[in-house]
Amino acid sequence: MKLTGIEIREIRLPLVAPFRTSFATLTDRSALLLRAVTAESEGWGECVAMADPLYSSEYVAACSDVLRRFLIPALGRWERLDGAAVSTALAPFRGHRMAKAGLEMAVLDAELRAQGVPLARELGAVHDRVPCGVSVGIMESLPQLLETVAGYLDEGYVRIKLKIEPGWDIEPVRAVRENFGDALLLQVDANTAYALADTRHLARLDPFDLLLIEQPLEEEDLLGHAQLAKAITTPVCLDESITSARSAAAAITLGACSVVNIKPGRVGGYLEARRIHDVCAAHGVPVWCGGMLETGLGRAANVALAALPGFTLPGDTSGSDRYYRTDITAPFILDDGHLPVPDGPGLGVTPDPDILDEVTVATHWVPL
Ligand code: OSB
Ligand code: MG
Repeated sequence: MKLTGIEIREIRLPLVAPFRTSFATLTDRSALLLRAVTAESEGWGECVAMADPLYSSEYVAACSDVLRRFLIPALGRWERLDGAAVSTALAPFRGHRMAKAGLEMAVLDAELRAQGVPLARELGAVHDRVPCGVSVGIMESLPQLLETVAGYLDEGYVRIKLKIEPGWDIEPVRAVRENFGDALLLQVDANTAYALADTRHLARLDPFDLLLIEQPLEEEDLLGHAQLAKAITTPVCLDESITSARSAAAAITLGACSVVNIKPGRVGGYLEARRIHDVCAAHGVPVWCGGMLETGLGRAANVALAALPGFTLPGDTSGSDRYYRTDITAPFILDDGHLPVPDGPGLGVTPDPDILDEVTVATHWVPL
């Protein structure tokens, strides 16, 4: 496969409701979409970096710059490019995993569409639908939280994740547990908002029988997570800290986590995400598919990944209407708490051209 060029589209989509986490309150989603053009086919990729470098160091404008200046030109020399060759071609450039992941996804999609192979099959999926959880932002009040959670449970979500931060942790967890009962699958995500000195406070979550606490401490603090994991009974899950299969192996070996949130964007792509799945499976560590408020493109790929055998916990793979009034693809709709795994070639979905134009704020064509 020889690439003709890559189109980069910066899009902005309003969220159905503000989403507050310990690092920011998001009201709309800025993102980059990548269209890989070859003689045989086209493929779509989504770069999950957000407008500001608050979840990770990457951000939309920086991703656009590094893609145009370094990453896309590095693919031009390849006469026979495929998805698997992208990470090799991009390896000389340090970091920028979200930008690399978006580019790899676009090339992989183009390759699989040309071959007529669904992404799920390529990755090794074993299910045709996946159970879905939902990530619930920090709210103004406990009544507002309970109403929001009740609404999601009515829609069929099988697992609730509460965003927490100091001052919004024990009481919201207690309220949700007391209102919805012991059978509810419940977990929390701190997005690095705590320090090891908060260990005794975090141990107060122990009685609520949470599935896990996600990323309580800062990204680089594997040793701190290992110490915390020994001091609390809630299983520690890592998100931000897991940037590769190598870092996943290190975190598991150190005892820093007993569960892993796999986000393909954060780790440089779906192929590295599969390697993390394999490393975790070899260690008996359960994994689940995280989310970055993806459009239908990233959602299609995440659902395909979440259908691999080691994904034994429900992911943040919510229906399109959890995020957007109008998605850029046909919407993903929850059925009995599950989303169907797309079975068409490549991602199995494409953007609606008119909707795409409406949400596009900038376009760059990078010829090769
Ligand atoms: O930490 O998992 C996170 C959204 C944006 C950035 C980071 C995170 C999240 C979520 C929502 O929790 C996941 C989703 O539903 O896409
Ligand atoms: Mg998280």
